[in-house]
Amino acid sequence: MFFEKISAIPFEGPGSNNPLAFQYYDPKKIVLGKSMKDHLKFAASYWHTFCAGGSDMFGVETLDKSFGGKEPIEIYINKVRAAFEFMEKLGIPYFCFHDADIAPQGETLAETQAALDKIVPVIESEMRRTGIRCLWGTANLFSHPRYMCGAGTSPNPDAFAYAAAQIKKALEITVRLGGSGYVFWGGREGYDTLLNTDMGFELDNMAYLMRLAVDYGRGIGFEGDFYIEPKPKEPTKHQYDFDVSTVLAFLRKYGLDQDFKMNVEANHATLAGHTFQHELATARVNGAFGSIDANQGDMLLGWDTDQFPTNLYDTTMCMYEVLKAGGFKTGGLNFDAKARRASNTFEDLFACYIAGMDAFAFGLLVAAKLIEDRALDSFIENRYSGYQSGIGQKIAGRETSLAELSGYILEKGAAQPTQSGAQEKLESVINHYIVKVAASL
Ligand code: XLS
Ligand code: NI
Ligand code: NI
Repeated sequence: MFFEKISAIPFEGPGSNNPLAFQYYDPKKIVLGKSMKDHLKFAASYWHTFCAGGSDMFGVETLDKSFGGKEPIEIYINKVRAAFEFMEKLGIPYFCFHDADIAPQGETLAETQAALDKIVPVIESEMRRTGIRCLWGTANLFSHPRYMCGAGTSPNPDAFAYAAAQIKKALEITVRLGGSGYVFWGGREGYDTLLNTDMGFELDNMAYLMRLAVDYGRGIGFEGDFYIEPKPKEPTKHQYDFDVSTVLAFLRKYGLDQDFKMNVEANHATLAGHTFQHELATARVNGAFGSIDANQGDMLLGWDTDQFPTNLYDTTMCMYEVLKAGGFKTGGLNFDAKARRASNTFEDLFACYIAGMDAFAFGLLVAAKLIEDRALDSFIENRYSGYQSGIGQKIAGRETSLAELSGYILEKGAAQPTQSGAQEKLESVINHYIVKVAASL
């Protein structure tokens, strides 16, 4: 046992003053015909949770995550055991990983792969013991110096080849662990200056690497979704996968849109100058909603702070979009979030997850109520109701022409005034629902 002092986190309901209990996340509670657990599909991020110890460019780690291990392999085996104990105690049903999170890096690719081959069976046995599953896997194609100018978009074909080798192995592991997704996050795929960059060539190469991954993955029996995780900047000044719309254009250009969906991350959305909801809605209306990296940024800071999501407005509108999209299929809510550097105990790490899970459980309750009552739907329907009759109906049925439309307005003389958008009233509706749901618990 690694966290002896902490027992399984119970649901105690609102008003409990136990910091190590859920107030809203009641996994068995049925919401719109489905359990909270199945709606939310929470996942732990292996990298932030079991690897990153709080180092930043000004200082070293504040929390040791070697879990009592001395030798590299021992450290990573202990990590697996600690990870599964942690997830089991929180009742987190899934995890997500990079190849580099789960095993030590060797001097050569063969050495690294041998280490992976030692650790993967340990993960498998913990999965069997606990029933915890893999949501998605990915390869870390950004930390090592070989990727300093990108992986799929590197000017160095050896970096491209090395990335391909890592993807091949990471896909094999994802399939072996039964993962339902495989993620491409742009890593260092982007540029800092066009003075040294052949943008068109880099994008063609990136698409080719993704095509190779799809073909190989399908060949070894991967039936899940491939995801792209958009991010506009950091580490490069301009990341190619800027936002959902940019990624959609890329996927369609290269014929990858059947195999790839979006993994939308809240903090990446806001870095792109969008709301989290905007990115989710863009994915949904384009049939490309896949999975979510759940976190939040700090509006006063211009980088990816990856904080645990606690903003109830954001979790509400996120779950609203998830419900509108018909719920998660292959995806889930992966906490791509890290404890603040000063939250330097394992108890803090439990509290981080409890805060995030409770915020999403509460958001789900509010979103379900908004949908059940058609609180926004009826307003929106009414707002577009002009398209149900007369000239509006002709436009909606795509059975008019510029000439007819021109004749219609010439005859009318002027356009009828547009009804109020009522933004403030609707913002109040959201407030009322949050208060109403809180009062009902
Ligand atoms: C970084 C990304 C990364 C991906 C997985 O900003 O969020 O953590 O989710 O490579
Ligand atoms: Ni992410
Ligand atoms: Ni991120």
